[in-house]
Amino acid sequence: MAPTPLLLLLLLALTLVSAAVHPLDPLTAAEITSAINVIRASPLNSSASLAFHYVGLDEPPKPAVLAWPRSAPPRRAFVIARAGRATHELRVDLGNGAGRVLSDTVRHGSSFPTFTPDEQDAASVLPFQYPPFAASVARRGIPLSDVLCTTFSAGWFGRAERWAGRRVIVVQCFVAAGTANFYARPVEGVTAVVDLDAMEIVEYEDRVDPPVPKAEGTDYRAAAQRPPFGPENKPVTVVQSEGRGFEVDGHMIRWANWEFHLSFDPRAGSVISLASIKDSEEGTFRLVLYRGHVSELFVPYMDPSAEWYFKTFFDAGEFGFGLSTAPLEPFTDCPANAEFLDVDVSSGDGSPVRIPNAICLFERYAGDVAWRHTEFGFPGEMITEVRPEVSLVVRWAAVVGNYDYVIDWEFKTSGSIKIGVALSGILEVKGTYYAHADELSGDAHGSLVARNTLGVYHDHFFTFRLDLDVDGANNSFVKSRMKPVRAAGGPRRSYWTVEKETARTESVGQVELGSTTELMVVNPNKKTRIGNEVGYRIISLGGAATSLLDDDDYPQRRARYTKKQVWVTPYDEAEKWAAGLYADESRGDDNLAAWSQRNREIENRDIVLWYTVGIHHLPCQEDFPVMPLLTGGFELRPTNFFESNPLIRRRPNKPATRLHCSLH
Ligand SMILES: *[C@@H]1O[C@H](CO)[C@@H](O)[C@H](O)[C@H]1NC(C)=O
Ligand SMILES: *[C@@H]1O[C@H](CO)[C@@H](O)[C@H](O)[C@H]1NC(C)=O
Ligand SMILES: [Cu+2]
Repeated sequence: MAPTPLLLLLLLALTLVSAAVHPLDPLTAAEITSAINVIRASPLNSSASLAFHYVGLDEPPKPAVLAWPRSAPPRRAFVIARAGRATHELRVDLGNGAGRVLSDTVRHGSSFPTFTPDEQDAASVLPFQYPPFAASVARRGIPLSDVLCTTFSAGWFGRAERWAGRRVIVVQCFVAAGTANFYARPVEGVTAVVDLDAMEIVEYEDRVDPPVPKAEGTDYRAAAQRPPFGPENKPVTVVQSEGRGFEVDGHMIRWANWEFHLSFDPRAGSVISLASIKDSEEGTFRLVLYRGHVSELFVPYMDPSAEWYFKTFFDAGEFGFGLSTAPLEPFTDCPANAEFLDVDVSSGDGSPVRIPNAICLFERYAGDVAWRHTEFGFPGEMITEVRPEVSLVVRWAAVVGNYDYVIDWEFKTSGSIKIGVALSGILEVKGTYYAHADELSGDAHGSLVARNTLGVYHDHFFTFRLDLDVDGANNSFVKSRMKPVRAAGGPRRSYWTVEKETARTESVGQVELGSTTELMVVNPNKKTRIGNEVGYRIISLGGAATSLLDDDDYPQRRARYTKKQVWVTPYDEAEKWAAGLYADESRGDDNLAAWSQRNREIENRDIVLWYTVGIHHLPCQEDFPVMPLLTGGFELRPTNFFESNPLIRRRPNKPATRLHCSLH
């Protein structure tokens, strides 16, 4: 039978759709399902405990991505599954027709993949079937029905515990009555260790018994607040009289002089790829960032006691930063002019889960200035030129247990990319006998934020992997040190000058930030007309803390890279996760610092810059019961990339109507 015109049309439509798939597009729900079905049809399915810990795109090699759309690389999924007590790495072909398992490798090693949300849920209800737990709770006079438990990664401490070598998680509990903020009411002193593969409690301790903090004053919900209310603001909104200024074409985003690919990964969260800026002189797009995303978020707490010492979290590697995505609220998380994108992830049993409003995109204009000058120098005449700062923001938020994180990628017409990290949410607090700051001993490991409530000292280290390809893949890393010089001869006694060093190998690419060193990624093969190497500078915008833990401390071995804010490595597609592909119970043998020990050459080749935004957090009362946003970040700023200020020919905006009718 000859194909009907309708069938032909359908086939044509299908071809067009598949041609539109960009090689870096995240897996669709259908692709997740098809990858899981293929694995379920393989011998691995005979394991009763088959669970899926990572289901994502098997990123095609860079040349294949750059060759698109002339040729399209095959679509493949990368899956990390657990079956029995073994970890399997699978690559699945998602190509035409039925897919197939291309490879299935058993991982040998002491560390483990990201937890699934399902197994964390299962572990956190185990105490309720464990009689000693009911006794602990009863002894404290708490109704069992008021108790709620959550899971904490156990870390690795080099000891020979009963459960060493097993995949375990710690369960601790809270009183969830009288407040939505159960984190503020810990049942301090009770700790259960769960073997995740056997799904049973293997260790239980009830050690100390400080009072459970009261519910009063802990709730953050509007409905739970009592007068006097305030402060009040009059509503503020954004008006775009001619509509939005950006275009969403599949996962490609085009706005002003920028274009980039926006993706999502269950471990990293939002991913920016192929960020290119149009050179208005040459009329062509020039690549800046091949791929950038959060690689790890290390959060060590500073209390060595039995209930707290292990709290040294790797939020991306252990919990899945992307899996922890919180849907964004229109009008508050993102302004009225925002567009929202959903993402698809896989649950532990492999079924796809859609997270609505996972990412938002909006143009930001907050009345700021991009450049200005007023000239008073001409007698009787004044010249003023001002250009407004309008930018495009890509926002994504994750909630890992108690903490909320907001990650922004902000693109500016000047060529800058600002990467912002922000922290909010609820402190991880410790129940204590202390009720007044005067009672605190020198080594309380935290600050008193409410009666019987200690906000424990801790850090947040956000490590970004930035595969910068400034005007091409082969780049160099240049450090410009400002050096004071003693002047001889003239009236001046001193000045400063600059000493430049191009890093030849990785050891020179590791930098502790200081105010007198400028860091640049340049393309030594491309120069401006007057001979400067084109480049991008890296500027800290707050949050430059490094880890204070000892090098031989176990959590520090696992996150050794947090002693320096900047690392530069040669591109290696296997090196994506700063704390290693398997971060749970890792031992520090597969991480950024370990890779860099090879001291490979990094001059004039494809390099990756790793940047850590670090924050030491000494909690205070304003962080309670919910913490106002605290921000840090950095800027990638064009430096001799353009021939001159790229906004010089930007025309002033048309005069807009003033919105206020009158001022009172
Ligand atoms: C895979 O295992 C599940 C659970 O044991 C079972 O329900 C399913 O039918 C199996 N699938 C295949 C294709 O064998
Ligand atoms: C980049 O540098 C590498 C190593 O020196 C070289 O093999 C490669 O050809 C260069 N690539 C380009 C595009 O110049
Ligand atoms: Cu904090």
